[in-house]
Amino acid sequence: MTEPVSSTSATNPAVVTLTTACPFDCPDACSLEARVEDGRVTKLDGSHVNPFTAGYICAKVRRYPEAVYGPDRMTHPLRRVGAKGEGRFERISWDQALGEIVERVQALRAKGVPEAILPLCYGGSNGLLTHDAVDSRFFRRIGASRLARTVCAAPTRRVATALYGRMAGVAPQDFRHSRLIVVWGTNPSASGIHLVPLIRDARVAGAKLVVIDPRRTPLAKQADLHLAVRPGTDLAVALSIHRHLFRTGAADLEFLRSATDGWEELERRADEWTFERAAEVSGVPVADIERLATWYAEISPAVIRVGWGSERNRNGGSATAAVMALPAVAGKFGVRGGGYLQSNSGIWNNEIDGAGTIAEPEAATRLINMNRIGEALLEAEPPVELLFIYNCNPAMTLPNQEKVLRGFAREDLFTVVFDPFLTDSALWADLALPATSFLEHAELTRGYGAMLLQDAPAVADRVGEARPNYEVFGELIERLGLAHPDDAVAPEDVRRKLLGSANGIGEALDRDGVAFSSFGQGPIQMMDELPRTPDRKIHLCPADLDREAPGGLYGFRDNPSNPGFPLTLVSPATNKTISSSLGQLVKAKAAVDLHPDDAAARGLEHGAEVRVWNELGEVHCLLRVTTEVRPGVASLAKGLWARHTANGRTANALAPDDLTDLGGGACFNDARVDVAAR
Ligand SMILES: Nc1nc2c(c(=O)[nH]1)N[C@H]1C(S)=C(S)[C@@H](COP(=O)(O)OP(=O)(O)OC[C@H]3O[C@@H](n4cnc5c(=O)[nH]c(N)nc54)[C@H](O)[C@@H]3O)O[C@H]1N2
Ligand SMILES: Nc1nc2c(c(=O)[nH]1)N[C@H]1C(S)=C(S)[C@@H](COP(=O)(O)OP(=O)(O)OC[C@H]3O[C@@H](n4cnc5c(=O)[nH]c(N)nc54)[C@H](O)[C@@H]3O)O[C@H]1N2
Ligand SMILES: [Mo]
Repeated sequence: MTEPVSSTSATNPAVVTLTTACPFDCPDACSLEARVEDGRVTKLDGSHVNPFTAGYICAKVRRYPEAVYGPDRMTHPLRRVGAKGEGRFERISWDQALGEIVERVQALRAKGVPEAILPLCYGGSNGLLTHDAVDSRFFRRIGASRLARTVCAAPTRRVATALYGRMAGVAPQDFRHSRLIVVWGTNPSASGIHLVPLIRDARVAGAKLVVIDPRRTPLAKQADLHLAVRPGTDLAVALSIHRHLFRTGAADLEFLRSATDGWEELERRADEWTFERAAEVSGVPVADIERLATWYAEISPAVIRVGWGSERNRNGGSATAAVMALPAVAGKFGVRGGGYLQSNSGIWNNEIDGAGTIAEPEAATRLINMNRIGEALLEAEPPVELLFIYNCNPAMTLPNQEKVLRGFAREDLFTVVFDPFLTDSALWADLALPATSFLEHAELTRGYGAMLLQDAPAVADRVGEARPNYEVFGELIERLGLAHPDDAVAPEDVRRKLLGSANGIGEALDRDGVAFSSFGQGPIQMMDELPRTPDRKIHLCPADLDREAPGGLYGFRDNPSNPGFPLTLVSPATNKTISSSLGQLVKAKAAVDLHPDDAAARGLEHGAEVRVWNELGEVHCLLRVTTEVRPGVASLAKGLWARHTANGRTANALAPDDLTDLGGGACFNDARVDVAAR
């Protein structure tokens, strides 16, 4: 518990206002104020500690206390008594639960197959103290299989690393200096709301806005130009812009020669992409692509907000590379408000050392791609026998849901689910363990849009017997006799090790609860901040990417012609959930969005009960007929729970477990489906 910043009630000293920060998987990393009464949070709102939060937060996180104290909260350890997946449990003690896990770990280690143990974790707690810290130490020390954490941002990270060494992007607050803002494959109105007023301010000052998205998102509705591309075709559009830049003399050859390599190869590969060909592939009028190319050549400062929606398909890696190469080719760097913003999560890498909290290096045990978890559970040799799920809700969030659930159903698999809530994944647990919510444990948060670190101290009493990740993994290590005397377990010790003596960050956090990156106002790319590649150059056609991509880097792969399933399903973030987190607060039943033409062609009306299906599975939900999706595209929200559809399945029942061209990422937006009345 922290010191109260103010007492909100003169008559009741048990009511205090405490500061903390939001650790959810979102670029904005909001600073929060919590009103706490008798150890319970009764109100959660934004604060000004993070200037980017500016005192307001999204409606869903404001409602988080309803979830924390609501009926889906897990309050004590549970052991399965019913059939797998049925969700019937009996209450047990932590001592029994941890004892059982220890016995199973010891048995697998004694049999010589510690790789039969697999952690399954991702973005639930995006903080630095509850992820990649004591938990990683536990799995390394027991010799478990490793998880390739590829469900999100794998292609973009791979590309950002190879091209730019993950250099810091244009700060959101610098968008106001931009005269052209291109929002490419992202919907900040849902997925990072604090960028929206900054874009609005820039437009008031005369900036043009372009949105590239198969859906008419809120920003697309206001944009000067909206390119409603077919999903998976951004590569064609971006390459045709490159061709235009090179052919019209708008490419900044001086910059390309001095600061980059690989540009001649990019020029060669882009040359076949006329506007006409890009238009045919992407389903966007030639004139619109041409207008974007002309604006991009002529207007500066120009910034591209590079999103994640456009990475989640078979061309997602090459597409992201082609988009991120645009500012280099057009010479857009070197001015405030010019360049790109992708993820800023890498900017602390020189200062904080996650691995520093763990004594041993990562061992080369078997690596399992989480996007293929169903296949791994059903087919891997040696079989996975002990699955430890935490910070993740894989039954709902991973592709090829039917296969994932078949994997969970294996009688000889022992599944532990450690989560604050009884999620749809927890229903499959042999042991379900209650975790603290971020209101109840200490965290250190890092924004991946906003460039700051914040202390997020516990503000509330723990609910029931819930325990934080660091305590549970610390105790498992202890019980297995694997602890080292200098292991950092307590959050303040992990935090101290993480921060080391780096650049006064720890001091700033102690003093202010927040530490800003050294960029102050935000970096001017290629001036204040150079690529963090080994030679500090931009690599526009890196050999390793070229080898990895099945069609070579920038090689377009057509959508498989699948006449049985003419619609492409996308499943984007909504303002109701963060991935599946907070989904328990959503009461409305899910609806799939379809363009009026596609609905009419199927004789379907708004509000109809429909089935959306393909060869992998089906979802029974409602139909929303709307011009917010382009023809040929269906859209069903990301992050649904089983309760939101009539058959307990979500978009991931339809998403293939194919991998992206680069980084082994998920192809959520590459599902082919059809829709019919039910
Ligand atoms: N409220 C809320 N905020 C979130 C999240 C959330 O679930 N809810 N999730 C967080 C996480 S984990 C992440 S990774 C980010 C993701 O944030 P975003 O980058 O916004 O990603 P998505 O919501 O997946 O998709 C964004 C847009 O891409 C479009 N799109 C789909 N396919 C394509 C394509 O092929 N090309 C183009 N150009 N556009 C396409 C979709 O229609 C959608 O409007 O947001 C984070 N913030
Ligand atoms: N169809 C479709 N599916 C998608 C996407 C898509 O675009 N379309 N997007 C994908 C993306 S971008 C992402 S990032 C993934 C995210 O997928 P997941 O990583 O599964 O994220 P969440 O659904 O938020 O589930 C995180 C869980 O962690 C729990 N948790 C929170 N804090 C703690 C803690 O301190 N300790 C423990 N033990 N548990 C905690 C939460 O309660 C929650 O149940 O989903 C992916 N799934
Ligand atoms: Mo994500």
